[in-house]
Amino acid sequence: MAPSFDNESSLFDFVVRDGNGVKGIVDSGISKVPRAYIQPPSEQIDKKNATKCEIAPIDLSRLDGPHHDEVVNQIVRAAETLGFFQVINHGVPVELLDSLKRTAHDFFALPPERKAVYRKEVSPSPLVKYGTSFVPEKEKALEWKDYISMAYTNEDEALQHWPVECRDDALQYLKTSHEMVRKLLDALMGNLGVELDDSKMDAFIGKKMVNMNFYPTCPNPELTVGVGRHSDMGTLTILLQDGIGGLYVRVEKDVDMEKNGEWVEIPPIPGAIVINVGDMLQILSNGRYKSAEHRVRTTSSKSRVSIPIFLSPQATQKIAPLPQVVEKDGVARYREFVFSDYMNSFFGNAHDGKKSLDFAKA
Ligand SMILES: O=C(O)CCC(=O)C(=O)O
Repeated sequence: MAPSFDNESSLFDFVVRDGNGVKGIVDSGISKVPRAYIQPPSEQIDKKNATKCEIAPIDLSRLDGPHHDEVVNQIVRAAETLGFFQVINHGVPVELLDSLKRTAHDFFALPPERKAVYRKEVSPSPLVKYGTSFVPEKEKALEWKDYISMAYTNEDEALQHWPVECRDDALQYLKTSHEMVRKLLDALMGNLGVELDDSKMDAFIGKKMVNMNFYPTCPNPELTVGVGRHSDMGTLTILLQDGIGGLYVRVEKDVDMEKNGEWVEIPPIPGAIVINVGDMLQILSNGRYKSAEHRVRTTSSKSRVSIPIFLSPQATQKIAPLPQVVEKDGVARYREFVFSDYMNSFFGNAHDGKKSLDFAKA
């Protein structure tokens, strides 16, 4: 029998504890969203007011050749302003991108009990977590999203523990994007006067996690959010979105760009990958690169999937603004900390824009 979705504790049990997710609510045939998903008016997204980000995607194949410096400048400028950009000719096969989107749909179409085995409390492996919303225990209004999260340690463990339905595509995505990530970091670090070697790669992006997000259709998209305003915790995020749209980024007030203070939509571009700067890159660069505040709207017509790779330092890594930048700037804008403490603070709070960075303020 379908529970009463307006009773908060039976909704929580059904969606979170029993692992039915938001998809379970939708599949039960609701005609309006349960109260627990209604966002305060200040967080609701008015689709009509948003404009599209019209910046052309960056062609990474042009890095190899006479246009190298021009492309590096495009990457640097994007990281210094919006903190979001799209890339094409990135080296990740487009057929794999299509397959990943199908795989994500197929995974979330599994019966609830097949997904619920990966809930945090019961998952057979600490590497895999199936969940819903962001931190449901902390949120005043829940997010309209289910996800599966797969942490990477090595290939053998991934093959052994990641859900068999997603692991091959997710692993290929991670592997084939590695060279692109290296080129992007090379450009971004080179501009700061930092030479990127293997030990720095490990320090900046030693921890890798592939997520698959599922945003079911929503009967009242104007009242809900798929993901609330937040910046990503790590160094860089590699994001594959499908063709539905609904990813918005806030242009910071003080950057040299049009539409300051406004939300702009990152439009889906077939074959492109979205890149965004996370909090760690903002801190390492002493604030030059901007971790981008973003959010996702829901739609009533089709369910949306997105597949991010979150690249961050290892939990034990010490983080502080890079000395090369502090020397030039004459001041360190962030203090030194251990990354696990940042993670605990990030996951200990509901999404709230770029407040996560307050933890590291000098
Ligand atoms: O679905 C998207 O486009 C963005 C997802 C996101 O922001 C996240 O998973 O943190």
